[in-house]
Amino acid sequence: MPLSKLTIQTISLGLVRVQLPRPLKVSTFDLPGVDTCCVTLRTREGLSGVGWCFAFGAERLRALAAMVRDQFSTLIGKDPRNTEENWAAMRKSVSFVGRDGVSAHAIGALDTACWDIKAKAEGIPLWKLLGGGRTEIPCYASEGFWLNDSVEDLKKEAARLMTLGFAAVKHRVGKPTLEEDIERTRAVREAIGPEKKLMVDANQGWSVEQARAACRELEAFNLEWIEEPVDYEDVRGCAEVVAASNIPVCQGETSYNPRGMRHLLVAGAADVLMADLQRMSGVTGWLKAAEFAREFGKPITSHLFHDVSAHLMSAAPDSIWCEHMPWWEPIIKEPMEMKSGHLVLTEKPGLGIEWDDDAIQKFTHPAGGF
Ligand code: SMN
Ligand code: MG
Repeated sequence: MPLSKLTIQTISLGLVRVQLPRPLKVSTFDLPGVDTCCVTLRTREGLSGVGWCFAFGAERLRALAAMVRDQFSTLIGKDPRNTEENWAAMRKSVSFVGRDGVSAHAIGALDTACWDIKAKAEGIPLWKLLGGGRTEIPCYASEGFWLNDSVEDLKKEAARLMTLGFAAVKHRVGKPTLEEDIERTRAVREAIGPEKKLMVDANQGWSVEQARAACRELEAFNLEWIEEPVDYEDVRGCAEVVAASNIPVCQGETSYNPRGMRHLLVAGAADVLMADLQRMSGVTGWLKAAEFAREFGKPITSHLFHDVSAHLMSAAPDSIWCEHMPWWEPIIKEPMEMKSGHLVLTEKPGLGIEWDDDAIQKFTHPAGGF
């Protein structure tokens, strides 16, 4: 029998630094470790749901946690299943400080936890609640190639990822010279062979001119897409790159909220739209972004958070390539399985995610004092 009333009662937060195998680098920032605010919402009736948001840096993690606590005060006493209404209430409440940035990340974690509860209340997985059908979601390996890796490292990593069964991989570009990017892209392409899909990610490291030149030179490597060629706010510049490039341009991971996605689509600044769960302010916003992509006839792809995004991709008919980034596996009990390059969705209710409390304890952020 459906539960007539659910009431959000408590929240608990785990503030952790998930270790990376080594410090990582992209063209515009460093990744020392993944500073994550793990959220658990509980209802008076005994249901719980999880979500999380992250940044790089202790003070930023503090800011995220403060905003999550702030927005919990908007949700307390509410029915978590009223996702649309709760999402709107949280967004309304942060309008003074802005709905992008930290606010979006915090709302995203809470909204995701509400969706988890909503599906659990029905006893079904989130992908089913959303009307999804596919249970094997094609994914690409994103964890492997970073700008501080040597060409030799790239070749070794490519070989390792091929043994894991990935059909597609992404490597980072935006080195000081285009020649280096070409050499590195050639090395990865040769190591994975001509059949596998290859994406490159510039992380906003180029000017429009540099991006146009890179697109010309990298065309030879049969790329699936070129990601974030220019600064995310330079929407017009990105549209110029789209118009000039024979390689599809994937844009969106740093844009905020469904409006940000719509802005890119209207400007013609994305061949493939990449929506990030926390920057979409959670599941509610991600689904709206998917609708916009559909309206403009563009495929949508996810950014990070594959443990949640795979559910959303199942329900979005025009979705392609879920990004596989196993950063949070050390703090999740029974992480989602990856089989022959596909993420496998199960019948577990909700997101099917349970925090590993011992791991969360172990990884408690070294900065302390939260
Ligand atoms: C990325 C995402 C998050 C941190 C560093 C790099 C990258 C990606 O842009 O798309 O995976
Ligand atoms: Mg990217």
